[in-house]
Amino acid sequence: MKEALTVHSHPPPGADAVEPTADFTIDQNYPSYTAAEHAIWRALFDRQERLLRNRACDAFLDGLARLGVAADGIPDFRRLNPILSQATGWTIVAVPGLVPDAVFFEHLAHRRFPSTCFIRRADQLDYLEEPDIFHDVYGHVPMLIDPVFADYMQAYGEGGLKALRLGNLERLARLYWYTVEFGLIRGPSGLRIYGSGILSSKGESIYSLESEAPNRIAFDLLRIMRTEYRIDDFQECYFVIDGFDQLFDATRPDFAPYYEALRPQPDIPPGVVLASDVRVSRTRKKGRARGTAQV
Ligand code: HBI
Ligand code: FE
Repeated sequence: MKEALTVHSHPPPGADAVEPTADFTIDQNYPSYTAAEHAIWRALFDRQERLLRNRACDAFLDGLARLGVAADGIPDFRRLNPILSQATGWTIVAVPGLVPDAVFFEHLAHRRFPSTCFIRRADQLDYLEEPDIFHDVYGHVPMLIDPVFADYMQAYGEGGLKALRLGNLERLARLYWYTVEFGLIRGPSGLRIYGSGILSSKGESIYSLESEAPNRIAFDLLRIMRTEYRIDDFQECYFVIDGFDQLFDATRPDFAPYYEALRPQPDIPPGVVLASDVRVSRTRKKGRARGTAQV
């Protein structure tokens, strides 16, 4: 591969058991899952089911129901794909683990969601740094049933390919992080979760909505692209949207001028609130930031 790949130029350890194709896709090899692996899926599913009923956004809960992603065990991509492609034209492709950025974006730009196939071990139910099939299929795939979110994901893939060419991946990747992975949405019933990193995590499903600790800030594209994030703990900051069209609309313009405008601006640590931030409270009030820092 000739592209300058920023991270994960190789599949993770263990992935060498299968020879990946140029687009890193493999066969899910559904019959190879053991009873113990299906039991891990069920355990993860059951506890999120109880937690998310009043915490996940409607689009996620609808998607989960329509796909029939259920408690019985690890889903077979061959069963999910006809439902998903009928709904929004997306398909799931199996990959061995994290794939190079260019490969990842290429898939998204073609409405293919790269999903890992392996499931975490029983001693990793609460925390795993790399995506596994529970995070990918339970957390991400139901959201792809929503037509606007589905379009946003494709637009992100196209934007990712461009950001790679322009050398701005770090800033664009933050948009994915703070929306697709850790986004909150404000609706008639209050704050709800749509970010897959939260939806697939027991602890963060509660913390993201109920803890006083993190900051919750109204969605602001350029602000997000300056905000650093942590991958080793719950987030210190969440960005809140009012609807998925807000995400899609934000990705409509050409980002090249944004990258230029942001070039001289410093990054913002995740725990910092700016005077210009609009804070979103856990209840219904909304207001300008108080006690803030200038960066
Ligand atoms: N590969 N399988 C997989 N899943 C991801 O979420 C992923 C990836 N490769 C790259 C990547 N994410 C990130 O670099 C982008 O989200 C920016
Ligand atoms: Fe993810």
